[in-house]
Amino acid sequence: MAHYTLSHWGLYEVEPRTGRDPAIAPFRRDPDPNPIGLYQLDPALKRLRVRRPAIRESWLRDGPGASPERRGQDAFVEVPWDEALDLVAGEIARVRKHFGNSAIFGGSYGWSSAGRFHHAQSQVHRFLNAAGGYVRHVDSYSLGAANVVLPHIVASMDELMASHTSWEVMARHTELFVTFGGVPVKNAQMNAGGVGLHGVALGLASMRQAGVPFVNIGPVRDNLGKAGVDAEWIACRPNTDTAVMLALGFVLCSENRVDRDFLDRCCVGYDTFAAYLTGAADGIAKTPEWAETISGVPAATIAALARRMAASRTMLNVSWSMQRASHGEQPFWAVIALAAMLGQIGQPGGGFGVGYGAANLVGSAHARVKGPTLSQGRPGIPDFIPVARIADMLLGPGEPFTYNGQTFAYPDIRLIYWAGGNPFHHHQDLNRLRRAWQKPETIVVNEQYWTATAKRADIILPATTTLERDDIGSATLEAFLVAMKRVVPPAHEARDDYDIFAALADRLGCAETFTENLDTMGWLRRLYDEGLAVNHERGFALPDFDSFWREGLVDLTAHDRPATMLADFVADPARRPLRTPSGRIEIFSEKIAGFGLSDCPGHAVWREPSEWLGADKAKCFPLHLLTDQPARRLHSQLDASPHSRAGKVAEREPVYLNPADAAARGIADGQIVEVFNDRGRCLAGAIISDDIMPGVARLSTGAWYDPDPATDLDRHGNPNVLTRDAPASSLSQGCSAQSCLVEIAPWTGDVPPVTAFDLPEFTTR
Ligand SMILES: Nc1nc2c(c(=O)[nH]1)N[C@H]1C(S)=C(S)[C@@H](COP(=O)(O)OP(=O)(O)OC[C@H]3O[C@@H](n4cnc5c(=O)[nH]c(N)nc54)[C@H](O)[C@@H]3O)O[C@H]1N2
Ligand SMILES: Nc1nc2c(c(=O)[nH]1)N[C@H]1C(S)=C(S)[C@@H](COP(=O)(O)OP(=O)(O)OC[C@H]3O[C@@H](n4cnc5c(=O)[nH]c(N)nc54)[C@H](O)[C@@H]3O)O[C@H]1N2
Ligand SMILES: [Mo]
Repeated sequence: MAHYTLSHWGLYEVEPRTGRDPAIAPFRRDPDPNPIGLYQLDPALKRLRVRRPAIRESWLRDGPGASPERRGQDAFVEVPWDEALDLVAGEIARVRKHFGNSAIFGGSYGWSSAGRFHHAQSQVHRFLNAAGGYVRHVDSYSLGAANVVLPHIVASMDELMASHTSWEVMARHTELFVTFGGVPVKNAQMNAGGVGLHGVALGLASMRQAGVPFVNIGPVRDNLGKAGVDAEWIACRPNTDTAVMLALGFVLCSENRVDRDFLDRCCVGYDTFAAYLTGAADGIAKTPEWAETISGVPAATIAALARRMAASRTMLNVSWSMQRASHGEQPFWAVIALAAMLGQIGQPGGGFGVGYGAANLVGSAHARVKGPTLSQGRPGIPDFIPVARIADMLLGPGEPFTYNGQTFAYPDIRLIYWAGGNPFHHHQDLNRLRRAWQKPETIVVNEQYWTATAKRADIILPATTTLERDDIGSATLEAFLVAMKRVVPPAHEARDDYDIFAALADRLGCAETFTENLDTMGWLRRLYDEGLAVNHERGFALPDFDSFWREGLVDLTAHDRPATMLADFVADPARRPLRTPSGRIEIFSEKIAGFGLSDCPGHAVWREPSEWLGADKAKCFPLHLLTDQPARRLHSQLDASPHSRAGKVAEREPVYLNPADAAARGIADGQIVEVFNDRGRCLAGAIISDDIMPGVARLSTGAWYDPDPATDLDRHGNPNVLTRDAPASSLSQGCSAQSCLVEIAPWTGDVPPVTAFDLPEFTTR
């Protein structure tokens, strides 16, 4: 019987071999399998495993709060499991007693591994709720601005993501595909929870075969490619897409190319928006000439594109990156307003997409099966933060923050518990985070590997990987449910997060609430069975648990159903209203206008980003750095693998530069350079390419953070030493990681070795 395992980056077949680790092979039915996961058992990763529970030396000697500035520099003392568990349970009990549960931050953001039961975030949340509650987070780094603004305008991001018009529908009906930020196939290698069949490159290829023309607007040419798509590239300064969208709208409006009937039937607020476009509202007409001065896109190009869009069945797309930015709500709102003006929303092949290419699910026609989910329990306390405001929280206890029209206050955190995420990968302005990270008295991290975050913990508990435990694999709009049977035994002394939390819950007297007296197999059976009834109702007959576990896969492709986004609503808006206040698409939102926020008024607007090529600051730091997702790994995961390291230049993360910018700075291809601004600096390896527009550079995320303790210079190329730690707006407080200004220079000093993949120092007590 074949044996499978699922990861965020793909489904793989496992072949046992005698005397050594099993082989991991691509799933034979995957038309476009992904190499990243083939390296999951690579020796280069194994070397970096956390072997035993370990305690930071100063903390162990002097107790909670000891020398917090030495986090990341102290040596570790390895201790037996029971001692480590007693220390962690004792700390939770102490903090809870003296400061209350609102002093415990358990938001613990991160992707962790696939597998729905051992989902580390759900596990830590469920455990901390059983222990009385914790400060949680809302939204994600992926979609902070979109998650907050879209429900006011059209529908939740989750709903939209799972209902995008399918590739086959676009291949048949779309006459023009216009995308801001490309359709980056490198990103569609992933889906949160796991990919069964990689479909995005194929989807693009089918559209190309059908002759659909592509227009790619943005600073990078090659984020639409791989499938051999021959796109027209309109180079546009980063973070200025909204201005171009408004000018496209201006042309439609002033040339009477808007679909009045659609706007009257399905939308509210167009007239207010139109008054802004024409300048009647603020004296500035959003003409193509106006947009050209901001974006660098020639006015004639904008005007011609608007006319072409109105004359064709047009699909408009925006990448998620665009809302991970200062005023990130605006391009999403503007593209929806633009699609509404064209009147093709709900028509096959027309309308808008919010993230084709961001993940495998967007545009998938697979069924919406209810997968197993572990309940996180009842929140013990109401306290929360918007996810990307962690450093603000730690640096400003008691300070107010606004979120979605209301005002809250930051809690005073004494203990952090993290499982399944890497904040020293994912957060912005890491030098600032390092200062904020000194605030708590105790930081506990469950990890598999000695990541930058693990090295900055007080207590680190070794966790198993998906390959070391039994689980169920399932993800939104994917083709398979997967029985993920254990492939190898746990490495060293690693334990499942579930077992770690069960042991802590036992010490804290809440074991029954947490475990409900079930072991892992008991839980897998329960979670699978819970889904059965709902799935039967939806018309999906699934096998019983034992057959599923025996067979290894449930194939859902017989239930594939090509979709057209919002078709039901558009067919009958009165009987099938949206969940917005008006029940319609809100081009103007009274609700948001009522919040009175100058950085997010009642309709899409152009507001200058905090850092962009038009800012004064660009005189000192004249390059706009994009920090996109890495092609050869998932965030920081598997960065030590040969696959990820093969993409590096002189062992550093590559930074892409236009030939003109490289020449102006005397930078040669393959040379080590320093990327810097007023927040930080790092080394990177230059790649010179005319796939990136002049004035722009690109350094992907995920190189393991490697600061020189004496100078703070990151030796490896982690862009988060450069990014700005500021919210998208006061509406969403969303992550704005994409945008920052930098300068780049050849590195003339000695080249320091990369130490990110070294183990920390160990000592004895
Ligand atoms: N500059 C910049 N920064 C960004 C972004 C950007 O565009 N630009 N993008 C942001 C986005 S969208 C995201 S989603 C974040 C991603 O940020 P993260 O999700 O934090 O990044 P990962 O590297 O996936 O971290 C997951 C960690 O969980 C660990 N892990 C895996 N499985 C398990 C498990 O079963 N148990 C335990 N205990 N641990 C486990 C892994 O070893 C790894 O260290 O980064 C954000 N940061
Ligand atoms: N291989 C791989 N795939 C991934 C991930 C990964 O770590 N590795 N992470 C996953 C996660 S968690 C997420 S949230 C998604 C994120 O999906 P996205 O947010 O879409 O991904 P990014 O790679 O950040 O950006 C996509 C493209 O947008 C372009 N871009 C950046 N700024 C601008 C701008 O201002 N205007 C325009 N027009 N274009 C711009 C960039 O050049 C980049 O090519 O990706 C997922 N897919
Ligand atoms: Mo993300």
